[in-house]
Amino acid sequence: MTKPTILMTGAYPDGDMEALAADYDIIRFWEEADKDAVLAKHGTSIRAIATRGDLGADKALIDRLPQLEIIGCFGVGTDGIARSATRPRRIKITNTPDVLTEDVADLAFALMLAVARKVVKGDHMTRSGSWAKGNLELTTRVNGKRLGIIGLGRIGKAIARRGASFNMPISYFGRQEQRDMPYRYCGALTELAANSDFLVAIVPGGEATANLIKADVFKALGPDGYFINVARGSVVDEPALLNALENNIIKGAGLDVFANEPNIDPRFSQMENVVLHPHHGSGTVETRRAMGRLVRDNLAAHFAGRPLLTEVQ
Ligand code: NAP
Ligand code: 8YV
Repeated sequence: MTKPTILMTGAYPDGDMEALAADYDIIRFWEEADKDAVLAKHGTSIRAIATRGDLGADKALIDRLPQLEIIGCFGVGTDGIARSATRPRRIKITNTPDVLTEDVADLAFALMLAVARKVVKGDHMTRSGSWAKGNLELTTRVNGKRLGIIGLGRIGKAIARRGASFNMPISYFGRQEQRDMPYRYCGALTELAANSDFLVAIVPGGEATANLIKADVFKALGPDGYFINVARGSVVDEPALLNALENNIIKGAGLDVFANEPNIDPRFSQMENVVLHPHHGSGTVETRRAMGRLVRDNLAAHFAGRPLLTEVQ
């Protein structure tokens, strides 16, 4: 039986690449020099796209694939997939929620601790021998400080659980109060920021949250406050963040996501009060294995005519 043809927008871990190649004819689109020629030749045979949360699938690509039935996303955030192209054609979309929740929450705390306790600078001092010239300056305590979470969803709740184990008073912002949660709800971002020492962004990307976090939020967070972003670069007014960091409007930031990844604004690299990380919140062996399995199980279900495991609208 002919294997379905799928277009991959970027690499998955090796094990997934091998498993996918066993069941599908793969077009490794990210490796193609002449993408237009590839679409002209294969466009009408491509039934699925396998993409990633950081790569998505734009309308221009989707419109070139008249037989496209499903888009599998290696990641939970599907904001990069053009719903203007998928919805009219009822193209299905799947993602990989839950299996990555705990690791992303871990990384949020890793960034919080790294920037507050100046772990990167301490490593450099120890490695370079400059410790002999003097000790690392005193840093900032994390435990017991106020934690503000923008987006108390799956990952946001996991971050809150970690905050509770650090004895941190916890508040959150979202579109509605979650009355079953034992945390303080703030209906305005500036109110949340004014009541936080560590403010963590973990909302979805996309139009509804574009530039959600602006200069007024950083001003409210204040000169002793830290901003952590493990959501999407798009949820922040990045020029306002850069200004807040350069002018000590906030104390520091831990950032896993940026505008224009991977070519981030060079101003970030000049700063000492930030820890920078390459969009790798789900980047553990265990989690990426589970994500790949879930993408493949959804594709297999689709082509077998079975219900999808994790379909998103
Ligand atoms: P989720 O369970 O859907 O949680 C999203 C939360 O955001 C919900 O609490 C929701 O609460 C809130 N929200 C949604 N739209 C909002 C809006 N317009 N304004 C304010 N709050 C809004 O999703 P998740 O599994 O936690 O994942 C969240 C996001 O994390 C993903 O979409 C992705 O962008 C990002 N992520 C990043 C990495 C990384 O590597 N850095 C890895 C995985 C995920 P309400 O409905 O009450 O507003
Ligand atoms: C990316 C993420 O998918 O899950 C998400 O939404 O942002 C990440 O897990 C990851 O970069 C996959 O390559």
